[in-house]
Amino acid sequence: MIQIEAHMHELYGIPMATCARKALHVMFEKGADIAYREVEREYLRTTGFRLLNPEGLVPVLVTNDGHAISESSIVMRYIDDTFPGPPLQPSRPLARANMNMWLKLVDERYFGAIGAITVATFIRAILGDPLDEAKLRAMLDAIEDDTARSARELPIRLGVDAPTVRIAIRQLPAMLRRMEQALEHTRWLADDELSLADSAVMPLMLRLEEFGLEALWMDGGLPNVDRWWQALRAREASKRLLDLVHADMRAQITASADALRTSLLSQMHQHLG
Ligand SMILES: N[C@@H](CCC(=O)N[C@@H](CS)C(=O)NCC(=O)O)C(=O)O
Repeated sequence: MIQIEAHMHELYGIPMATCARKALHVMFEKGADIAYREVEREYLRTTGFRLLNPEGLVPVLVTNDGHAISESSIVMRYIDDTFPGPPLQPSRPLARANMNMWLKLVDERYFGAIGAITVATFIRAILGDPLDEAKLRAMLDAIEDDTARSARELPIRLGVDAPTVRIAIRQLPAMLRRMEQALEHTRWLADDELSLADSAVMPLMLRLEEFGLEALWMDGGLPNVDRWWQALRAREASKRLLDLVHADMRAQITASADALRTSLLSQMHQHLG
C-alpha cells in the first residue's frame, strides 16, 4: 500500500522501466526534492493508480498539491520548469530545437524500438515456454491503448521475428549514427550543456548495455558516442539512477538476450554501415 506523504511531490515508476528512468534522471540532475515511489507492474492496474493515469502507465508525477502529470517527456519538462538547479532546456533557439527533436524521436521512434526488443526477449521470457496464455491475456487486457496492446502481443508470440523487432534492428543503429553526428558538433546531444535530450536517450543506452550490446559503440566505430556515454555515466545523477537497478532483474534481462546477442549485434552492425 502506498503511503502518500503530504506536501511532497511523488514520482511513480516500476523497476528499471525506460520511461520512468527518463524522469528519474532529470529529477537527479536537478537535485529535485521528489519522493520516488517504485511500485510493481500489477499496481498499475488498480483503480487508485488509474485515477492518477487512466492509461495505467508510468511515469506519473503527483505534485504536492495533488495534480497528476504523465508522459515521460512532459514530466521531464515539468520538473525542469519548476525546480531550481541547472536548466536542462537550452534558451538558445537552435539548441532548444535540437533538444525537442531528440525528445520527439525518442517518444515516436526509439522508445518503441527498444521496447520491441525488450518485449521480444525479457517480457517473452517472463511469460514462459510454452507461453502462459492466461498471464499474457491479463497483461494485454491491462493495456488501455489499442496500438500499444497490439504492439505488445506480436513480439511476445514471434520473438525477434516480429515485424516491430525487424524495424527496431534498423532504428537503433540509426539512432546511434545520429548521435555520433550530433556529437561531432556539440559536447552533449543538443548543445554544449547537458539537456533533457541526454536524459531522454540515457535509458535507451542503459537498456542496450543491459542486453550486452554495448559493443555497438565501444568497438571504435562510434568514438563520439563512446565518449558521451562515458561522460554521462560518470555523472552523479546517472550513478543514483544505477543505484536503483535490481541486480536480479538486470541479470534476467541480460540472460533473456543471451541466445540472440551475436545475431542482434551482427545485424545491427550491418545497419551501422
Ligand atoms: N509514452 C509514454 C509511455 C509510457 C510507458 O509505456 N510506460 C511503461 C514503462 S516504460 C509502462 O508503464 N508499462 C507498464 C507495463 O509494462 O505494464 C511515456 O513516455 O511516458
